[in-house]
Amino acid sequence: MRKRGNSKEWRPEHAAANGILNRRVFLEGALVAAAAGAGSTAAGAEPLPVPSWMKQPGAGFSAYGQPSPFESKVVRSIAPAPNPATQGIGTARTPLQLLNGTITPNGLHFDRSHSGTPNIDPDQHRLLIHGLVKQPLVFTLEALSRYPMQSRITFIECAGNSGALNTAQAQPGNAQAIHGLLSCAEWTGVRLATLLEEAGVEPSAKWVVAEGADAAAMSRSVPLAKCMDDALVCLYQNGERVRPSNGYPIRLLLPGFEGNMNVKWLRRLKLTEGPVMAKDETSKYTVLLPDGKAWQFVFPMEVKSIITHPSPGLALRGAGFYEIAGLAWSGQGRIRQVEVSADGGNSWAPAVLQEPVLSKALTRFRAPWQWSGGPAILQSRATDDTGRVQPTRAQFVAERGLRGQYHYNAISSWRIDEKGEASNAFA
Ligand SMILES: Nc1nc2c(c(=O)[nH]1)N[C@H]1C(S)=C(S)[C@@H](COP(=O)(O)O)O[C@H]1N2
Ligand SMILES: [Mo]
Repeated sequence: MRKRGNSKEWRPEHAAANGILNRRVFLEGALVAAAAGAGSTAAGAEPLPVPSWMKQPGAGFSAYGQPSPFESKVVRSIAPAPNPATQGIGTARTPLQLLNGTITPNGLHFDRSHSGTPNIDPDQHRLLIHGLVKQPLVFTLEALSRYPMQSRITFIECAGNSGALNTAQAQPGNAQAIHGLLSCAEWTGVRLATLLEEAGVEPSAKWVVAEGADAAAMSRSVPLAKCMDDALVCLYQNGERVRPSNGYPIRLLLPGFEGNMNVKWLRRLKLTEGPVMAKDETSKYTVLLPDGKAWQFVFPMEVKSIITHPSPGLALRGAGFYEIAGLAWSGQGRIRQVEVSADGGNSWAPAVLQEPVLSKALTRFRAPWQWSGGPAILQSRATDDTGRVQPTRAQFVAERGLRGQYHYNAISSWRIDEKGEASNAFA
């Protein structure tokens, strides 16, 4: 490798086996790209040709902007395949491998719905707070809008995300198919604590049952402590009103808690002494263990990370310098560290975390990699600020087995072959 325009030999410092470089090389960004010849081609002195779109005025204005037509493949993937008999039951997954940064555009936020997206008229929608309160309250949207609001950037992850890895043999799938029940947005709304304090919580109340206004009337029991802590009744998602598929006109946001508890189309909050034992906290969203017992009420999503670049579908084009990039998150707090490996977890080096690193939000990590052109197994391992470390697959399977379905957070692997293709692997 050679620094362009300078005959001095440039040697990147290797931080882990199979080409993982010391993250310090990012500080010398131009140097490393030039040294490795990543992407750019040497330009001569001739002027650039004038393209056709510079020879006439461009398109006019649009009332609501859309992505470039050249980005038409950057879309959610719908599973199971659309079927009129079960319309709206299933998932639309975020194309994580085609996005960068940490915020999910609203049209690409994943959608997990149990009974379709209701078409709610906001003027007719009401939120009722009742049960063990001094004064039941009912809110119109207009009334809710008058309360002070807060914004926070928070990920939502379905408890079933990455469940495709609960198999004995690795099955084909890309980041979207395997991990795409994960998104992150700036949510804005009224603190639930404010509304509960106004209703007056009875001392015997310990839980809040949240119910949605969909045909499933999806309900979950939430500990009162969470509701008084950082729960938000959200009206806005990335600055605009919450999208219909994500809970319009209001959704409950329980930062860090499993996706299912973030009740969409929120219509009712009932304060109770105990949990209501709704179907989504008894038959579903419990974690079946190898001994046949099950964990119930597994609330925070565990510390986790995935590599989005490279990943299946994004083939490497020849040996040389690449950035390994991915997402890390924890429902318990902030990401403290992400390490990457190119040799299936035998050696590790720390990645750079993109600032700001926010609690219960997606954190983008990046690490420099010099691909030799030979086989590699790429992994990432996250640690959060409570000290929790993402387990290896072997550790995870030993503790939980492969029947758990939910809360899969083991280290995942992409195998890179000599052609530069990536595939899902167990290592
Ligand atoms: N009312 C209602 N709320 C719901 C659901 C639902 O089907 N109905 N799905 C839940 C599930 S399983 C998840 S993972 C999250 C998904 O949120 P999103 O669709 O906005 O990404 O919403 C939860 N809230
Ligand atoms: Mo979910």
